[in-house]
Amino acid sequence: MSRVVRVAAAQLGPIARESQRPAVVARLVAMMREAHADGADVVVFPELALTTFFPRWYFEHTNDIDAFFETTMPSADTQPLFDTAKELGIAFYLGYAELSDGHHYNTSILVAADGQIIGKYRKVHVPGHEDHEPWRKFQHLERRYFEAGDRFDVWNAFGGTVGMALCNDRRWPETYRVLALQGCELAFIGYNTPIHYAPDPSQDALAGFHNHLVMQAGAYQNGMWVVGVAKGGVEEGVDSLAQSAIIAPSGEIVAQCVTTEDEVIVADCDLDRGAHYTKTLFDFDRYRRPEAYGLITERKGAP
Ligand code: ING
Repeated sequence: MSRVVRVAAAQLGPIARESQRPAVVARLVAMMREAHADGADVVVFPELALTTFFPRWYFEHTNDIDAFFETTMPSADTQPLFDTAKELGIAFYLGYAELSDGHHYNTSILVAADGQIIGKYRKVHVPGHEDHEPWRKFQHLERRYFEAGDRFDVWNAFGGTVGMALCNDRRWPETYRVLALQGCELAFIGYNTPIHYAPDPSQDALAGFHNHLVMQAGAYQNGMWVVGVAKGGVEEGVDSLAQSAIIAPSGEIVAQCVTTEDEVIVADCDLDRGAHYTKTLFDFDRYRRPEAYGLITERKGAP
């Protein structure tokens, strides 16, 4: 019996700072309905999909940012997403800012077609800086606003094994490998990526190349499907990468967004295609040499 999951990537265009949750949720629900009309079993939304990317600004006091966070999930504002998922029978991945027990996380959830939350992930690799750096055209203060998560998990869904990650996680090979070592066949990764990288502007021209490079490599080297979904376009004056893509275990891009706006793409992801790699070239049990890799977990950086 084939294990084909029809996956929709629901890319978001910009969300203005003043956007209210109901208006944003309406955009997400519209794309959920479009994904369902396209026959999708699951729809993947971006990182921080409910608000503008607020780490681009310096806020001195933490409670200045709390308005960007969700204290309950669902809430009255986000309940329409869960209700629509249940009405249509479609699952979804959603990235959002989570405030729970006084802790601030960059979070994603996996919600089943019956509207139940089956998984939660908190971003492990938190990029950017901790303090105001006025020399920058815009800030990237994720390390000021979010605590880091400390684990990658997988969940049984769609007849297979599904993993979650967020944005900067996609640039680190450990993300995909730790998921793959748990049997992950399909990874959902929402992202918000400014094209301008202040510490090294020479990378700006390569932003699109690096985006697909890391996800294609992660997919191929671990024999998994990777679904990368952007909030892109010029958001509050910051040009953010779009290029959402659905990538096969071969590393091939099978579907890609072509705008910087709200855009839904779909692809049939045959979960059995991963075995073409995990049972041959990347047969971990046969070919990996953990005894030679000790430094990967023993050492943080090069001496
Ligand atoms: N954003 C970025 C990312 O890893 C970044 C951080 C920005 C990296 C610009 C490189 C260049 O895609 C998040 N939110 O992690």
